[in-house]
Amino acid sequence: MDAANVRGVRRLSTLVRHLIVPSPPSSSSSSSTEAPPMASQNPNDLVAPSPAAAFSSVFAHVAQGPEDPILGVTVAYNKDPSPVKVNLGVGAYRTEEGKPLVLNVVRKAEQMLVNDPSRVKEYLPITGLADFNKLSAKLIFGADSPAIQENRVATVQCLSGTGSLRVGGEFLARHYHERTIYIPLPTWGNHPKVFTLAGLSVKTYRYYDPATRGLNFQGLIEDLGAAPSGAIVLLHACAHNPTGVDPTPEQWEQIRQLIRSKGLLPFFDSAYQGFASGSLDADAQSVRIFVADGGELLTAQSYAKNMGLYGERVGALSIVCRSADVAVRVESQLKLVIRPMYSNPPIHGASIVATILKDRETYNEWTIELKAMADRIISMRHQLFDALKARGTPGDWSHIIKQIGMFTFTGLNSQQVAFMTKDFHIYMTSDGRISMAGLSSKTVPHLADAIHAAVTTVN
Ligand code: PGU
Repeated sequence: MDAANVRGVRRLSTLVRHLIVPSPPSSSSSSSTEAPPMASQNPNDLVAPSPAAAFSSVFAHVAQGPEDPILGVTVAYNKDPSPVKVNLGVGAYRTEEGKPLVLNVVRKAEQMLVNDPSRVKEYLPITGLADFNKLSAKLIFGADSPAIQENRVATVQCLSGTGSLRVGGEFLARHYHERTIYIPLPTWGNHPKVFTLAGLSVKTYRYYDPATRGLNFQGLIEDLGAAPSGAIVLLHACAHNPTGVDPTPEQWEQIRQLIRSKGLLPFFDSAYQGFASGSLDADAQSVRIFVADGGELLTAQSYAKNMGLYGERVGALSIVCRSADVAVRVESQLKLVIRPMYSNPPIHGASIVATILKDRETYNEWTIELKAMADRIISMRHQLFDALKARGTPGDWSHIIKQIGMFTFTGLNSQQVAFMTKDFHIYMTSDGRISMAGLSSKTVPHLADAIHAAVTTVN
């Protein structure tokens, strides 16, 4: 459009506005050139009707977005008035009574923080709470990790696991020569979106075999073997989401050898440390074998599940480098990613974590509570398996007790899931994943009835 046309359109729209804006009822023949009377007026009249009000919204074209495939399940659950409804969608721990759990050790740490008058609410540094970062690296890599001792780790506090993945992804998009990241098929639904928006190109590698309901190890090795040298590989440190299927220690070793021999760059997502086996060290073994070989890697840690700090959004990104001077420069660049994104992270959750991790007594208390959560989940697996066996539900359900971590990947299809939601008010993701932590001894029979009905009536 040329300048004359633009002027013409503007004049026309001024005229239209003038014609359709109603004149104030009490005003004395005001013309458009007159200054608006200021005194003795109804205050409402002082606010001229917005010209935009006469037109449709400038956002009128915005289409309704879909609900999130995981968090949207909770939205639907909340709307259901049924007293028997069960939410097995989101991976969030619930007690036997079906209630969210704040760990005792978290309450205690919060009390300590509240009682400490020296605590202030100043901004944290861009990289977060220094103590928290050191303790988080120790937690995932082990206190005796050579990488930590040699100061080769750059750790930054981020907004839980998701924020750590996002910051890591953006750092790689800016500073790493290979922009393709291979993620397992299937994986947590947010992974492809996080990495694509971070500026990486996302490809998948085979991971799960629906026929065996186990790991497609051959497919995994073939796909990573065919990946271009230098490609980034996303690995779930433990308790793979959504399948609950992890490689064995021997398979991890073969994966490590392949990744190192091809010069691929491992990026671990550790959202469930301690939730798989109940042991923090055992669940970090996959990461630690990669650190032990001296090579480089990234790790995104979340305290959402293992400390129950979901809404506090507390996590850490660590980049293990070859040398201390590289780690210093990497950290300086991480700051440049973080500063324009959210400036610096929140203080409260990180202070809770640091308080718990730095004191032997609170640390031990935490491990006991963590183990109790992991054990309750394992007990739910057994109860559900037994309940299906007792009902003679067709199919082999042994994967329920074989799978690891928070989820069972049931093998139920999306129609069966829809049926269970409609007829039994059981809410779960459409891929057939159930969050075992959302179950209790009281709700197991209802779920088993629903699965039995779904399997026997819906194909
Ligand atoms: N990585 C994996 C593998 C996850 O399962 C999750 C959470 C995250 C990262 C992100 O966790 P943060 O809360 O950011 O620390 N997945 C859960 C929780 C709900 C969700 O989708 O965010 C789930 O139900 O899959």
